[in-house]
Amino acid sequence: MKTVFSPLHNRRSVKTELDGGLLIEPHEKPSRANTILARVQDQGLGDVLEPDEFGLEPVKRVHSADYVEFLARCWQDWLAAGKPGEAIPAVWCGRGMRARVPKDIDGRLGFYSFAAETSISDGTWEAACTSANVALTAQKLVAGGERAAFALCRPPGHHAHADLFGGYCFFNNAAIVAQAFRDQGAERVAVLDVDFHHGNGTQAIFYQRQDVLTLSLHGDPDLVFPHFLGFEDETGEGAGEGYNLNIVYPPGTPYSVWNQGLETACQRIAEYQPDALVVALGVDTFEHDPISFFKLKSSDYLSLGQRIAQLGLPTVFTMEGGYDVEAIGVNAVNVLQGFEH
Ligand code: Q9C
Ligand code: ZN
Repeated sequence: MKTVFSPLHNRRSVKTELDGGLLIEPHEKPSRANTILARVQDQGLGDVLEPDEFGLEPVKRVHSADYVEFLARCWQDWLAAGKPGEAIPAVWCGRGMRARVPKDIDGRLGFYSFAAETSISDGTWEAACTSANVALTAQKLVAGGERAAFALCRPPGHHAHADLFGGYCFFNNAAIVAQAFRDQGAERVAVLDVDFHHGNGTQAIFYQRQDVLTLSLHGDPDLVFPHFLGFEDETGEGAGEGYNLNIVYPPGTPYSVWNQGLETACQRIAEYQPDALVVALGVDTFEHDPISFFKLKSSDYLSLGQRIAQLGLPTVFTMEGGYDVEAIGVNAVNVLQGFEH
């Protein structure tokens, strides 16, 4: 399978992540993608291509124009306001307050985010645009007849809503790919999210639609990020009722249990008969992931890839989370090798 990758992801290298009352070195760091690329090359997975340039039009099919404009200008506006550190949201529209867009950059950072761990600095905008182009290039390969393609996206995307960043995500690459398939004539698309965290952005973007089936297997949001979405009683709304599936698990979940939800999700996908599949591929389900609590082993990712392949669908993988950098290459590429064998 072909991989799409750009070294421009390195332009996103913030120094800070707010965690436990400290500004730590971010978990979502450049070495993640570079380590996966090295494993792709080592294993001879297939050609590695640079992304094409798609512009902002396919991004704006999913994200609001004002949000895109905010991200484009955020860092300059932050600097122009004379702020000394990285841009970090610290105020939100709480219950009962006015949901209007403030002029001030602190206000706008809060308006367009849902969490404070995702700092912004020079290069974040360029990397986020490149990540979307990486995803769209993989989509183009699959739309052009490839059985599957791997979008080695960084920054990740699945937490980003139409007009909210957070959880290390800015543009929802998986959603952008699903929408691109629809815009090119696919009638139904499924997005299967196997990252440890709930794919809240993807769910929200398609929640009222039946043309994109969203499914996510993840840690119980009562216990873990994103906390305010991802429960099993969220099944879709209006025309989208019945077209969202969440499966939540407790701490310590091994593959033998996780796998049962994967089976349920795959059966639902098969019944839906989509024209294409997008896999939001996070490997933070790994037993040694520093911020997660599942217990998947490296060899389990081969089985995961095999099960997805059995669906027999044109498939785009978009890279999402995974924070044990030492194992991230093996784990991510195991999914793709399992898929091919
Ligand atoms: N103590 C993705 O996997 N919370 N995002 C981190 C660390 C945010 C994860 C808390 C986790 C976001 C794409
Ligand atoms: Zn995650």
